[in-house]
Amino acid sequence: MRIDVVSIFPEYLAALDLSLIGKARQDGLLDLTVHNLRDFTSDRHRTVDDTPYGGGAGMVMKPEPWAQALESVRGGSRPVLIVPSPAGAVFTQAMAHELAEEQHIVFACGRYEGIDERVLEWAKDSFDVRPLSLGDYVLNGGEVAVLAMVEAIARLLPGVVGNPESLVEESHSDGLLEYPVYTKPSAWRNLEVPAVLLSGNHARIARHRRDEQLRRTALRRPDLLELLDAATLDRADLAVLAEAGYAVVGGRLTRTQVPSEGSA
Ligand code: 6GU
Repeated sequence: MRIDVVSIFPEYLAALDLSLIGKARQDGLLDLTVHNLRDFTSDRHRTVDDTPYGGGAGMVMKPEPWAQALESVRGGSRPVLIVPSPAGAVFTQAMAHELAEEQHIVFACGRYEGIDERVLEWAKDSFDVRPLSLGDYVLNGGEVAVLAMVEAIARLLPGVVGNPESLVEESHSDGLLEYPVYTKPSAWRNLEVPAVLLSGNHARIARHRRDEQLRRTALRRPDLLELLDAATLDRADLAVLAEAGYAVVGGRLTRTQVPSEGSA
């Protein structure tokens, strides 16, 4: 996969030299280049921003440096252009899987109040433009979001994560949060590892972990439960969910009681 990142703070992306992503680049699995937007300016001061039309606080990124930068990285095909923004659609694990299938992704890191909207309009001719957000909070620029999205996407590329099985049993892979994990010692500061995990009974262990996933998702992320297809739930699932205050109504999980200590 090829990835180009355009930013006025290329140093922010230095973390992409490290760990699994750094290794993937060294191994030739990921061809990632970071570009400085200021290299695509043509004035003496390398200006990338200006005041907003219509007034208001802050500065807006000028269109021409962005057009020059995007033309320079566009290449032959029709890349995905991800524009990180708190005004984007929320980036999900399902999107990470889809994006991991792409040949070429370009990230355009905005700063200040954002990039002149005409850049996104103009780019539609040669890019598949996607404004994407990490979630409902505001960062100062797209760089930290790019670190998160590149890591989420690149770890799904074949050969990047050593044991591909670790991609299967993780949060969001089946619409549920991951179960809690434990390691030695089995008793630590008066706290015991759940006995079933020491039992060697693999069916009981799988059931216990599934129960914990359902309980934890009900408690922490009820919004995810309501997205589940009830047809994928077995009787044991439904019993755990009933305890957590959920029942199936019209093929969807629905909250039947207010959460209490007991249902937590
Ligand atoms: Cl992608 N960008 C910025 N600037 N803020 C954010 C974000 C992205 N996602 C959440 N907050």
